[in-house]
Amino acid sequence: MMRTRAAVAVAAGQPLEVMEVNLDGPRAGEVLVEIKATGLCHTDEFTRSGDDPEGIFPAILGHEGAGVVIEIGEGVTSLEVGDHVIPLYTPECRECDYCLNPKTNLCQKVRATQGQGLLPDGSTRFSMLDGTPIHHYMGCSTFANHTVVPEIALAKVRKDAPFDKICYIGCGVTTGIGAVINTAKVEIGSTAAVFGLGGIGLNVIQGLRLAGADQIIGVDLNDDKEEMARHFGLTDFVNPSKVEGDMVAHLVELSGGGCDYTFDATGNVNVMRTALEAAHKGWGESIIIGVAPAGAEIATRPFQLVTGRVWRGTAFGGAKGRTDVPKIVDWYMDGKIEIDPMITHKLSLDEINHGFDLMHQGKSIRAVVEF
Ligand code: NAD
Ligand code: AHE
Ligand code: ZN
Ligand code: ZN
Repeated sequence: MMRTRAAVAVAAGQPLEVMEVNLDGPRAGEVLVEIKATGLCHTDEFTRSGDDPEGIFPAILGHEGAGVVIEIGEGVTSLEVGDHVIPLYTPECRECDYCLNPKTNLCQKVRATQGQGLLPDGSTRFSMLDGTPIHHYMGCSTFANHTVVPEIALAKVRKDAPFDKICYIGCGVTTGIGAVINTAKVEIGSTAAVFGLGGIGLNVIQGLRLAGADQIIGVDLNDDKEEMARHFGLTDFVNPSKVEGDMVAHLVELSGGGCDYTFDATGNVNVMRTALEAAHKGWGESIIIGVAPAGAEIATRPFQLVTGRVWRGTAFGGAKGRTDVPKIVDWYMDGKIEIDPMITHKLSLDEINHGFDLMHQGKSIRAVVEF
């Protein structure tokens, strides 16, 4: 057993508490990782706030990290000490029915225990100094200087890539770009609308530019999000609070009849409806990325689907993590995609709650904690 520093979510709705915690070493099939950097995703805030029906406390949140392998457990063959890794909340065991099906990335090998805040053997490696167990989160728990992760939930990446940038590939970058490329499979010349120009929406925009979309409409209540979105490829900005009349009609007119593809990156179910209905009659597809609070439900008239619109969702951008994440790191290192401008704030672990304040104030895209 070792001690490490972590930001612990002690109870729903409470600020995280930075403290020393106990961490047991890796058991069979597990790996001890020293986390070097972690991003703050809105999903961490969703769980911290108490909106997540799967939220369990106390827990160590964080799922957008990068680090170095410190120790491997019995039977681990694909990784060795010193390897650079990105933890995966969507693992890739390469043998379950889901991994063997090219239509999904939702490996189910460890999903049941992961949702209970436990490692696959049903126990937790983290505890308070008084022995109280602390739950894992999304199989990652990257708000800790050290964490234990199943081998199948680690992507091995090149060693020359900077941790403080590639941690973002652990969720936001892959989710946004993957939603365009893997889930929507956007064609060259498409018209698209992206709702929510935060850490995910901006990556949808850079994915759309990569895919060759002609018109990229961005929708956000915060005017300050327009400038960065234009940098990543946005062609038209819409602030719904400034649109007189019906938003759907406005977007249908702006796109010349409806969008080929729309993406929700807000988590707001009313926005999801607007996104679906702004998709083109006959063929438009709307992709739900945003995570909605417990109890929230989506609605539309079935006629919207009868007349050819398609509603889909995506988790981790449809990416099979161990296979795809190292390639996305290469895209970044080769200059095919950009990450640096979206890392708007760097914090120490002690400042982590300030990162959530910046998120609420709409001032950050990604705040990254460096250890
Ligand atoms: P963020 O806070 O950085 O961005 C959200 C953006 O949405 C902000 O710019 C905000 O101003 C805007 N917004 C909020 N309400 C709006 C509204 N009604 N109309 C228009 N714009 C509105 O958050 P993020 O990190 O980009 O995450 C976005 C969503 O995606 C969250 O719900 C998060 O949980 C979810 N998410 C899902 C996946 C997945 O795999 N499906 C992965 C990562 C994040
Ligand atoms: N636990 C929530 C849902 C949370 C959720 O949808 N998580 C996404 C990733 S968000 C990353 O920022 C996901 O991968 N879902 C698939 C899965 O199996 O969890 C709830 O509503 O219960
Ligand atoms: Zn995330
Ligand atoms: Zn699997």
